[in-house]
Amino acid sequence: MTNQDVAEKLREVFNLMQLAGENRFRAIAFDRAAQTIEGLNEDILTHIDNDTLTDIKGIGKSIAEDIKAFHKTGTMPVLESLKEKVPAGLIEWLNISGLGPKNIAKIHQELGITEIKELKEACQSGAVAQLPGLGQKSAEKILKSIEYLETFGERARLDQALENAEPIFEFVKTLNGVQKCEIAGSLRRFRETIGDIDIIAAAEEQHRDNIFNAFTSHELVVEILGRGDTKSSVRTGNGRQVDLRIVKPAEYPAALMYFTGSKEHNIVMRQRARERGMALNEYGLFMLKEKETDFDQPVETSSEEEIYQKLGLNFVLPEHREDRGEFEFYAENKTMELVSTSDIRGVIHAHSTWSDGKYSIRQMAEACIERGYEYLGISDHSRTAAYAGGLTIDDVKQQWDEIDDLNERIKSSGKDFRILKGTESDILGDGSLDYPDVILEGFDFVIASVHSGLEMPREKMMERFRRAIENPYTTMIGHPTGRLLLRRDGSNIDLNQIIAWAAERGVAIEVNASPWRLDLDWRYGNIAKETGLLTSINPDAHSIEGIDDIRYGVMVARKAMFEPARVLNTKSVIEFERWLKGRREV
Ligand code: DGT
Ligand code: CA
Ligand code: CA
Ligand code: ZN
Repeated sequence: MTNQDVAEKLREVFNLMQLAGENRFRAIAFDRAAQTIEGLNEDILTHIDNDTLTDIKGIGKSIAEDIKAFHKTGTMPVLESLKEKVPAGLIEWLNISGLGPKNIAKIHQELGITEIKELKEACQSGAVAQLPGLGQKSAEKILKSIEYLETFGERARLDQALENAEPIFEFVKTLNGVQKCEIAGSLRRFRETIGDIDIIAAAEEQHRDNIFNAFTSHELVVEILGRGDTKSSVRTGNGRQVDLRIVKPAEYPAALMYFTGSKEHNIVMRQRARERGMALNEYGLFMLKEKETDFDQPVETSSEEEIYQKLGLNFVLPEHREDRGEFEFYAENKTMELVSTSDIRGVIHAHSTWSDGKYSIRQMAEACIERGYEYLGISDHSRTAAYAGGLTIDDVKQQWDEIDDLNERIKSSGKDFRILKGTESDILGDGSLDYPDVILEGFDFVIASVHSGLEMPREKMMERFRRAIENPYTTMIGHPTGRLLLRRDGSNIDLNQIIAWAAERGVAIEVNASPWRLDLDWRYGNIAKETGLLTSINPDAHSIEGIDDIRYGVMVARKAMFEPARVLNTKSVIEFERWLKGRREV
């Protein structure tokens, strides 16, 4: 149980109390307590052990009891009774942008509805508009938000978010008065899914109005959600919310750091500041005076880097700000060896018209050459994947002839490029691969992936993976969990164990770079490094455009803290082939 866990539980109480329409002050006390505990220097467990919870400012007897109960039982009586009072459907309303707990409680009490569907109808029928304090405009706004939620969901994939964020960011950067500008939030941290897009700009006050005017009239904007002095929110055509914050140039480094997050990273940073007699917030770094932030004593910092330095750290790359080991690392080290797009020399895992790809092998190869890659590893589906045009043994042999022929032609044209013979073999229900050994042996590489029976029980899945990894012809495992982001959960597997098996046998696990998958997930970066797992950043390209998904895979690999040497397709074609041969000989 961490301080953060406690704070989150207390916030949950705060939200539910508001939904239940309970006394406002009682509710706020929980929010305050949550804030305090987030910013606490000591471990909350020490206070529990010493029975000193009530010594913490803002924690009274009753909340202290709630925390102790949470420690003991994993929940709080107050939370349980709230959950009984507040209908489950109502909690989902919190996801509707522009609708706060107060109005949720009001609508629920007045109209007696609990489901989003009912709320939608109540907005359409005019029932919401008639409620005191709401009105026609609010009802329309809520309705629009619900419609967006239904169409686009709460979160977007990385590629969808970038599609909006990049043009708007490039546009804001050029506006008159904008001195500095950066995409912040989860997108700057390369998360695999994005809630809203956060952009931070530094500008003097007199430019704010013009910048916001330009921002809200950008061609991608379909609706203005809100406009204040320092923040303006809009919605784009594909349902994304974009927040632009304009801060004073002096506040920019701290604001950028704060709004980049993650929340968990920020909490540790604030603690580090306190331990050093300072206070860090979104406005800057300040000295502490009698334990309070002394806004008259700012600590001069002109960049994020300087803030990190003042707190005993080297610059933490935004993609590492998750409180998952970055503090230990950057306290000691200045830089990390990290894979980047320019390190990628070959394209592994690509489909052609032989199975379910859109282009011929020749067209795919030409696209790779155009992009400066040195090799293309074709890996069409195997015979059991009939739905995806999997190749029969006969097809495989013909495809090999075609690849030999193409390689001949490339060579005689004087180009330095190779096409490698691969397959994406299904891992069958019993863990065997989809071709006999004599065929498997003829491939340069074999990607073993699960495409059917993804919902098998955990034990059976693990047995499939174990056998696939033990197969001497398996070069790497494809998209290990089989998840489709925001669509379908991954298989029930113990990925830590699979990583350990793969690392031991020298089998790689790909980072599938398709923005739908991003599988291996970056959260397994630590265990991958511990075990010495190898990987490969694979676009799983079904078209020429798909090759460029490598970009997203590199983002995830950087987030996982992978260095080039861990990534097989940073090797030259000669090195890669040597590595493949070396594996076969063991
Ligand atoms: P998202 O939008 O759900 O994909 O994730 P983020 O990380 O972009 O979150 P967002 O947009 O709510 O807020 C942007 C950053 O602002 C977040 O990463 C950290 C900071 N922040 C927002 N609210 C809080 C808070 O209550 N406490 C702390 N410590 N930081 C916060
Ligand atoms: Ca965000
Ligand atoms: Ca935001
Ligand atoms: Zn696949």
